[in-house]
Amino acid sequence: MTKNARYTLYYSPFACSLAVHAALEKIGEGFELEKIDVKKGQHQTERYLQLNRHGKVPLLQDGKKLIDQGAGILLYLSEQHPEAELMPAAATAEWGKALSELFYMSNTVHPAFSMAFNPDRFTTGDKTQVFDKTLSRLDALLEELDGKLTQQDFLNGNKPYVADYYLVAMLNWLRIFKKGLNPYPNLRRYKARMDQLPEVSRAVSKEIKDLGFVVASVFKLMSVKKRLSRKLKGKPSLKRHDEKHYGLGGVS
Ligand SMILES: N[C@@H](CCC(=O)N[C@@H](CS)C(=O)NCC(=O)O)C(=O)O
Repeated sequence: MTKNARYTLYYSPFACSLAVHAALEKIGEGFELEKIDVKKGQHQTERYLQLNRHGKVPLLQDGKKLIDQGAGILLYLSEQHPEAELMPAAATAEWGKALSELFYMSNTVHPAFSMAFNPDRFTTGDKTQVFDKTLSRLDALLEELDGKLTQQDFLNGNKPYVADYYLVAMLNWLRIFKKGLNPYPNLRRYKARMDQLPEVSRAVSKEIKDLGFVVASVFKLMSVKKRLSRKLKGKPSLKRHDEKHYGLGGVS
């Protein structure tokens, strides 16, 4: 964190705001992080609602400007910092494709997760029915994404853009629903690839500290155990943040 930084990111640990956090890490300019812990209801305080009337993270402050909506923030940052290559060059065919990937994340994939986290917001009846139906919808979406990644390393082809940061933030949530990536081998490899990007790895390392000593230690123990077991099985080792899961609770 840098004093007098241009940007402040209001985020909740391991929420969708992780995508913006990774983008800021890639930009490499100093930024400040302001924790608004959704699990503790800090997004509903009067003080925060004055900044963001929607009561959601992420929220980006740039001087006097306040920008909400993850996809909007990611596009804003990509325009402000073209050198960071958060998106392909504007108005090219590749850019159009990257826009489509980004809006697919924010308009289709993220709402499916939100419904699984908060089924009560979508029915006055049986929450379990909504939850179960949403989980099968998530399965279908993951299967589709897995198919897409058969022939390419990232959503847009061979280079990661902001939609990839968005997706990797959401893939962290699967463990909350006791779902792993084993049925989706391409997505599983993609997640490992994404977690190794320096900007993702840095953002994750900072947010892990927010989870507190106990969770961070459990995580550390688990990754050591995993690395050891890969070694014993003669499999090549993965980097520190691969195939992890966090004690996140409801983050969306
Ligand atoms: N449309 C918003 C949705 C953001 C969103 O749902 N954020 C979640 C965290 S991943 C949140 O703040 N949830 C709190 C709540 O819905 O009460 C965006 O794209 O930024």
